[in-house]
Order: sequence, then structure tokens, then C-alpha cells
Amino acid sequence: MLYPRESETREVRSLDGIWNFVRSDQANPTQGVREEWYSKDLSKSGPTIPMPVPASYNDITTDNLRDHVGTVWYDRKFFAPRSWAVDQRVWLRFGSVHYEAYVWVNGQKVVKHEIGHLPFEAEVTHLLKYGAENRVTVMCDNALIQTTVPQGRITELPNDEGMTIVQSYTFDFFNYAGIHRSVHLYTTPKTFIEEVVVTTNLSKDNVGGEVLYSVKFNGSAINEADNALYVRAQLYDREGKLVANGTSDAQLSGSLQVDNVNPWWPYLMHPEPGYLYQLEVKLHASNDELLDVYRLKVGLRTLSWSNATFQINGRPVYFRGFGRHEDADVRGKGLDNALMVRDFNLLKWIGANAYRTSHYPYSEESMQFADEHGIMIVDECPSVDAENYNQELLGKHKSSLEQLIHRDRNHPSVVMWSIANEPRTREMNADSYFQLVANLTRSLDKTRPITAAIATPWTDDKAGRFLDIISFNRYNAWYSNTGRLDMVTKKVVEEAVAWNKKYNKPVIMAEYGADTLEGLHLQPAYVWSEEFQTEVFARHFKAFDILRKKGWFIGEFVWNFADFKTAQSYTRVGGNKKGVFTRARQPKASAHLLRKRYFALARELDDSSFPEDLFTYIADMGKTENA
Ligand code: GCB
Repeated sequence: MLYPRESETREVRSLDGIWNFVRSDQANPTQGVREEWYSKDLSKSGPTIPMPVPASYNDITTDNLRDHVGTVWYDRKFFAPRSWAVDQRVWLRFGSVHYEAYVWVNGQKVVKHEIGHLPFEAEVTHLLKYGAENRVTVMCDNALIQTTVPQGRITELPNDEGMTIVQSYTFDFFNYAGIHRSVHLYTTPKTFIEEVVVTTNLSKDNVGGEVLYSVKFNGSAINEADNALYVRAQLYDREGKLVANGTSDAQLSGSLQVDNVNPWWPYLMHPEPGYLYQLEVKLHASNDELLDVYRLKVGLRTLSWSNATFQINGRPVYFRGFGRHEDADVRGKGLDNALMVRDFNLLKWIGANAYRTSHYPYSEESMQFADEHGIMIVDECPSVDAENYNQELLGKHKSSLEQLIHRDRNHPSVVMWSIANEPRTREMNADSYFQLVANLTRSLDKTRPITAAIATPWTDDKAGRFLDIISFNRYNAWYSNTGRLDMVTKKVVEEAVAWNKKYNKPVIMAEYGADTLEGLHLQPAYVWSEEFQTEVFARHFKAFDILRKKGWFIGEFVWNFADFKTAQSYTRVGGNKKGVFTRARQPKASAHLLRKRYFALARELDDSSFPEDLFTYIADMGKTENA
């Protein structure tokens, strides 16, 4: 699915803003459908409140909307310009609605989509009134059950008024819901470019490059005799200079050769990271009439992996990064450009070169940003804590990967697929289940390796053999041997070695960390203090340096980039506090230590230089300059 972009043949309009909102009666979740609330303005069915889009609805009001379970409704009006009535098609696209969405336009049902964090769209050409006002209505359901991805449970429990519905889940982040990402209306010509798939190759010396593209169109050919559409592809460099062009074959595929290529490199691995070309794809009828134009950014890079290494453009990569969340005060999981740009500034400040989109696909805008900044992404589907494996769950889990790969396959920043976080891989059926999920992923994309973040002890795990890279999550000195800083280094080394011995594959530590209350200082280090988090990190660094010498240990990811909201629990003080940054995106003490490590690794492994402010002046240390 292509990101909506303007071109000489396409227009894009945002429907973001303030929508009208109604929460259903929890005890009567289907009332709105039975009473056909979508057939007229929501305000005609009852009082509405204003609700921002994009945003989670949970933390906007001051009442208990936060804990609402079940359906809510949104609607808004918009104009469709008269000019759109002729010779075009119009599409309504949602970047993400969590968890399940039903959409109507002018009272007509247009699309239903299940699984949050992924885009969906529908053609609305025939439903719109042109040069007039239209209405879009959305019903969104946040209920998670044993066959949703991720899974949850709904139970009825007695409360002070009688009975009430309660949502529970095992995963450790708040189940924010609503219209989380932008809503767009966009136009295409009648016959248009529906899909573009790009893969790239580099010569051994990284001097010659190749862009392979394959295009799918949608729509009828222009006239009866015209079944021979073709594509003209042109590649421009950063300065807008044309560097390659060509014409497709009859299947609308082709390749472009680039001399003296600027490869896509990760941040700090090259002085010019994140180099992107622009690929211009023009769909033509056989009489040369121009039908549609779509432009996308392309990074030229190769990935390769073995049982010991992971390489980009032929050079070994050591991942230094984070597990993250899309999470912020007030807006929850709603797309927020200010937050996104701040986060990338922090990632670069701290010297990270990668993050995992734990535990679901992140916004398309952030994927584009990662491309531009050279941040590598381990792209995770929304399967968290999978258990009680069943056919329906498998179907949806596969569908989430299919949708994710369709959405993200052209991003150079995406270097690995993560097919699950902490699935219960010792359970019966875990092996056949993950074999099927891994096989599907590989069949959809052979150019990237597959991983999953596993917390099951290596002795019991049944999924690792289907992966290319083993990622494990472990909280030494936190969940096990709480407070024992002397029980970290050896345990991490032993566990990583055991995973490698069992599967003979590269190993990443995908999560480690400690909850830390900003401003709490205790010396000697004591759990929850800034001193403790810093010490926990240092003990892990020591383990990682022992492991790096073994040749197959390829990365370290701290849990978590920033503090984030969780369900209420006595183990969580206002949420999960394992952030290196606070929820307001300010550094804790550990951030300064981590920054020194990440830049030290970048210097050792990739020859990059230190930022001037990395080390604070303490004393002359015997290195007086003759000034
Ligand atoms: C984990 C999970 C992550 C949690 C984290 C924690 O293993 O993958 O979602 O937030 O532990 O802090 O407990």
C-alpha cells in the first residue's frame, strides 16, 4: 500500500482536526449499529464531545473514558471539490485506527479493518457528493480477546453498581485506542499506480548500484487494443540530478543502473548517512499518454547475514539502540510530529543506530524519518505475548505481517522483521505455529532476516530454529535477583552463549533495563534510583564486550527509550519507568552513560568521531597542550 503523495496526477487532503465523538454504552456496544447512527450526524443520536484526530481518545477527557471498553464513534464533515467529479478516483485512507474500525461515508459502509497500527483504505468515488458536503463516520472497538492481535481477555466482574466489563491483557503497555494516525482523502487517475516494489543491489566495491522496480497498476487499459501499459522510471540524486532512467518490460518491471552510487548507510557508519534518491515512476498508455506519476525515496543498500554476522553494504553491523513505544502524555499513541522529531534528535544525540518498533508497527512518517536519518529499524508486527495458539489467531498474526511487509518493504531503514515479542514459545504447538509465521514472512520478503524477541528460557524455547537472528529479553537484577548488581554480567554472557550454542545463529540482547524514578538518587545504588539504572547498564556493557569478542553477538537494545504508560498495577508507578528518557523526553542520569558507550562503540567499530561535548572537562589528566 503506497503512502498518499501529491503529484501532477494526484491530490491529497487531510481530514485531521477535531471530530465529533460519542462513547457507546459499555453494556450495549451494538446500539449504534442497530440504531444506524452512521445514517445521520452523530449529534442527532445524542450529545457528542470534541475529539482530536489523530490521537488516542483515552487521556483527552477528565472522566473515565480512559478505561472504556468496547465501541466509540467519530464523525466529521468535509467538502469534496467539484473538480474531483471528473475522470478520477477518490480514496479514503486511515493511517491507523486501534483496534477495529468500521467506516461509513454518507451513511454507506465502505470498509472494515481489524488490527491496529496498520493503514487501510477504500475507494469512495461513487459515494461522494462533489461540490457539496459529505460525512465520514467511524466506529472503533478497542476490545481485545484471545483471537485478536495482540490478545486480551474481557470479563464481567461485580462492582458497586452491579456488573461491569473489564479488559485485561498481559502485555506491558496501555491499550490506547482511537484514530491514531492521519486520515487522508486522495485522488488517483482512473488507471493508476497501485503498488511499487523496490529492491536494490550494490557491486562488491559499493561503486555500482542497481534499483529493481516492479509496478502494479489498477484500472482498465485506455482502449480495447491497449493492453500494453508501460512504466518510465527515473532516478534522481539528492541534488535533483537525473542519474538513471529506463523503461519497464511488459510486466511493468525493470532495473536502473547507477554509477558512482551513494549507498544508504546507517548513522555514524559513514559521514553521509541515510542517503536517499528519488524514484519517479510514470505509468504510460501504449500511445504514450501519461496516466499516473508516483515518487518515492529509495536508499541503495545490500543486506546479508550468516550464522555469525549481519552486514550492510558488506560491512558488519553492531546494533546499538532501543526498544521503544509510541507513547506520550495526553495524545497517547496519536501521531505527533513534534514528538517524532524530538525523538530522532535524542536518538542521534545519544549515538544510537537502531531501534525496534516494539511492539507494533510505528507510523509511516517515522519510517520515512528513519530512512532519512540512517536509523536502522527492526520492524515488529503487533503480536505480543502470544499464547493459546489457535487457527484464527494464526490467520490474523499472518495478516498483520502481510500488511506490515506491504507497507514497509521499500524502506531502506527496515533491516529485519520481528515476527513477535515474547511469545510463549514453550507451549505445545509453538513450533508449528512459528514455523508457519516465519515461512510466510520469508515468502513475502527474502531480502531481510527474521527475528523475534524471546523471553522463554533457551532450554524450553521452540521457535528459535525458525529465525535467522536470535533476540532475547532478560531483566537481570530487576525481575530476577532484584537489586543484585553482582549477578548481571556472568548471567548475560552465559545466556547469550547458550542461545548461540543451541541455534548457531547471531544473537542480540533485545531488552534489558531497570525501572527508574527520575530524580531518585540513592548511593549505594538501590532499585528505582538513577544510580541503580546506571549501574545495571554498566554491568551489561561489560557482558556485551565479552560477548562481542565471540564474533556472533551483534547488538544491544536498552529497554526502553522513554517512560511509557501501562495498565494500572502495583508494579508500575504511573507507568513503566525503564526509560533512559522521561516521558517528557528529558534524559535521566543513565542517558549520559549510554551516550558515552554508543559513541565509543561507533568510534571503535566505524571510526566515527566523538561529539565535542561527550566528555565534560574534569582536569587536565596530564595532557596539557602547548597553547
Ligand atoms: C518485557 C516486555 C516489555 C515490558 C518489559 C518490562 O519483557 O517485552 O513489553 O515492558 O519486559 O519492563 O517488564
